[in-house]
Amino acid sequence: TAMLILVLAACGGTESEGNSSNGDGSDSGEEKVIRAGIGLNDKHPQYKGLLKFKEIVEEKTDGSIKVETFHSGQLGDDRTMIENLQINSQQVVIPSTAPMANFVPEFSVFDIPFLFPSEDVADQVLDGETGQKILDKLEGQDLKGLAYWENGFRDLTNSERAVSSVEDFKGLKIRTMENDLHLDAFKELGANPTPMAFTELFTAMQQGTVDGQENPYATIYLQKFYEVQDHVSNTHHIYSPFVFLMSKTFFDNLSEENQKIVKEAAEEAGEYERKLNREANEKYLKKLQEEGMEFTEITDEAREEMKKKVQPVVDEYKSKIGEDIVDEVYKAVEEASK
Ligand code: TF8
Repeated sequence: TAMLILVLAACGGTESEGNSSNGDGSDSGEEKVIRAGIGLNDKHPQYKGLLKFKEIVEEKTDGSIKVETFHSGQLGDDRTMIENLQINSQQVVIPSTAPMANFVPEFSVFDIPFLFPSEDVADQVLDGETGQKILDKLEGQDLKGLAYWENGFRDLTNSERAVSSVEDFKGLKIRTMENDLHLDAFKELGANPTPMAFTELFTAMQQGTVDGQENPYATIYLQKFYEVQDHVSNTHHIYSPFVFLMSKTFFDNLSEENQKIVKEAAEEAGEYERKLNREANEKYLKKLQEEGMEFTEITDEAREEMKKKVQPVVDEYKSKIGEDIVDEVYKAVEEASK
């Protein structure tokens, strides 16, 4: 771990090459550099997708835009990296939508537990008009949302006990993402939640500061959480989208042609990432069990009970998120589910 921290510190300290722009919306012809950072490690589909973005952009711009990639939170956690984009000291980040709600409250609509019944429905809503409308809200925060990628359905792990029902959440110290709706929903379930940046999570589990966490199987496996967690349940309580975010200042200073290239590259790389991510989530539950984790199945009945239990929190947040957008998303989900 000490070694890793040294490496991360070294990487975190690299200075950006100047992203000079002439400010009139057209490229000056000199080389531009996109510093792109993500929270997960280089084994995760999120990083493979980012490499795909790099490949497409560098090829289509004949190398006039270079993409430097940083994984494992080398440039900071999701929240810090979003702030980096606002001052254009970093140009790309692909965070979960949950911490984005601290910047644009409407993103919390995706924090509603059990909102999306399937990945297919999520794709339709996110890639459709409703998803775009929410991305557009980012502009007010000096951010540009280019595409939705996938983190995926979140499942609970912990080191204390098998969790199969609402009662089993009682007193469990669960790390949540930095998001109020998540925090309150886990409180409502009887757990003892603590919001924490992902970069601090492994150590917190190792040292017992928290008993558990929730993330898709791909993350649980590829980040080796099985080394410090004994139980996994398929709670599938929330579908987490990722958003491919770009600094608005950087985007606005690209030529129209290059804007089109980065937008299409983010979309194409996102399709690739979703595909890899689904394959990963499919195969890693078995791998987690091979690594010694005990799997507990959540019945539809138990999941329904969880859904009922957190409903007051959802009702409470509806006005904070915006009634119109919540209703619109519910409607879009219904449409897409037909
Ligand atoms: C979390 C999220 C993360 C990502 C990534 C580390 O638990 O699910 O996996 O947003 O940036 O914090």
